[in-house]
Amino acid sequence: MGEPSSPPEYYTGYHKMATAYLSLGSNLGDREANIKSALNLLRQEARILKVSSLYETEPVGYEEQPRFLNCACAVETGLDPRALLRFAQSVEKQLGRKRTIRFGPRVIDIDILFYDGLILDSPNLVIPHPRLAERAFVLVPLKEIAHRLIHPLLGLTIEELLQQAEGLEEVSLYS
Ligand code: PH2
Ligand code: MG
Ligand code: MG
Repeated sequence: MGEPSSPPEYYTGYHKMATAYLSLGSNLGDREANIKSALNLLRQEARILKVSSLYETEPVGYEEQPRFLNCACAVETGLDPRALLRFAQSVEKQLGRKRTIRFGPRVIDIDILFYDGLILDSPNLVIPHPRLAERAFVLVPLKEIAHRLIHPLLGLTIEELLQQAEGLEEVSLYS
């Protein structure tokens, strides 16, 4: 018997099972393959409960960049919120993400939208995701898999958030 190998770095915070909602986006390289690969790598630490269709979306924040593919998924995980963030970042890194400009182009981005009904405001991690209610590229895919989910701070469902949002960017069904 050899020595047990040391666990990966993100592997610190186990927790009771929770349901988290994630947003995935890619606008570099083979966007669809990047999102599929990310979903497969997420299975190492999360059971994927639902995945939305892919949507092609206009870039928000920094406009001089290619259009994104975005989707949303629901996962069940035993990772605590910070461990889930580190794990998501390790998946981004495995897919070759390089940190460049804020809101700029990326091979893959995995953001935590919700983690059960948790409200968390810490320097490295804010849950619910602070900009989700203004972004069609998040709300439209999320509505497909969780239209009645209630935002724990705003007290509105995803469907209601989408109805009340204004001036949203263009989003079209891709697959
Ligand atoms: N992500 C960003 C900034 N802008 N725009 C779209 N359409 N989709 C994204 O995933 C996205 C974005 C920062 O993470
Ligand atoms: Mg993001
Ligand atoms: Mg991100």
